[in-house]
Amino acid sequence: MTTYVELITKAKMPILGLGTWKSPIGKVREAVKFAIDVGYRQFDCAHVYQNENEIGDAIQEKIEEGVVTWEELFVISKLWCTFHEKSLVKGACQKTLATLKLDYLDLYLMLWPMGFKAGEELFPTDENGMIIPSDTDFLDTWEAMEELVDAGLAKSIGISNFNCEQIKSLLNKPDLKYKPVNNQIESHPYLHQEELVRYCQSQEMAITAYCPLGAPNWPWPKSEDFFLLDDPKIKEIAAKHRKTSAQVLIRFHIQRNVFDFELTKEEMETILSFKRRCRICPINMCTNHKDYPFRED
Ligand code: SBI
Repeated sequence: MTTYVELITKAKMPILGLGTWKSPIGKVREAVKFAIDVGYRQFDCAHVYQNENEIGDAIQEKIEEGVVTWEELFVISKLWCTFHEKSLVKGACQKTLATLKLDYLDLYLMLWPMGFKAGEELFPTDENGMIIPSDTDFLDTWEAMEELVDAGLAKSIGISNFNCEQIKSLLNKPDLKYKPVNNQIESHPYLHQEELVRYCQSQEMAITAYCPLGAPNWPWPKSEDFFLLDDPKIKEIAAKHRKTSAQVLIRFHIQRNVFDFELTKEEMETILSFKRRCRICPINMCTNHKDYPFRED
């Protein structure tokens, strides 16, 4: 049984999705097919993950096999930062749709509030290794995102990695046509972001957590004690429920009736006490950008 979150557009988003960031070519097809077989209905994709083609193939295979229908699936993709010019947004979305072999996206997110220099390179950098920004403004980019809804390319639109200030400026945009329905942010027991979560919820915006398990395959160094799945307290709670650490962490985010176990108030408090404002993805190469969203950390 799939549990859903209702978005302000009234669309129903399955509460649990398969993240495909860092899921490599050659493996992501089987991962998506397996996920569909075991009941996943939400898939989180992006052009910048460079694997949308295989994901599209996997989805198509499962539809042809009769395991799922298009209508049962909820596919998310994201606008990459090198396409923030208004004139580039529709083409970027159409490219993603063609690669995923879809007619429309259930949700299209602006992956970061920052625009990068347009061109072939996904991460255009200068001689110091710092990102080369574009002179775009995410408020203008949002207008082009709104046009995707009117053109039928995206059912709903949202944002990712926006901080409170940036969301406020978007919501205060005088001619705002569509509110973002969702903000996808890094969130796990070491980075609660409760202020941001509370603010988004007050604006009826759903929150999606990325790196919910602490990104065990994060490719760059992180602090030695940043192994959420191996945290002794998480392991203790998991053993008590006869579950895996990953299940406890997902349950922590959901705390609803998806699972056949519930964390006690004390267990929730134990996990919440891990709070240490420890961000896995600070994107240091972008600290020079005017729209860098994580300065307050
Ligand atoms: C990317 F495509 C590239 C870098 C990167 O770092 C931060 C984490 C993130 C993101 O913003 N959303 C993700 O799922 N991963 C990401 C994605």
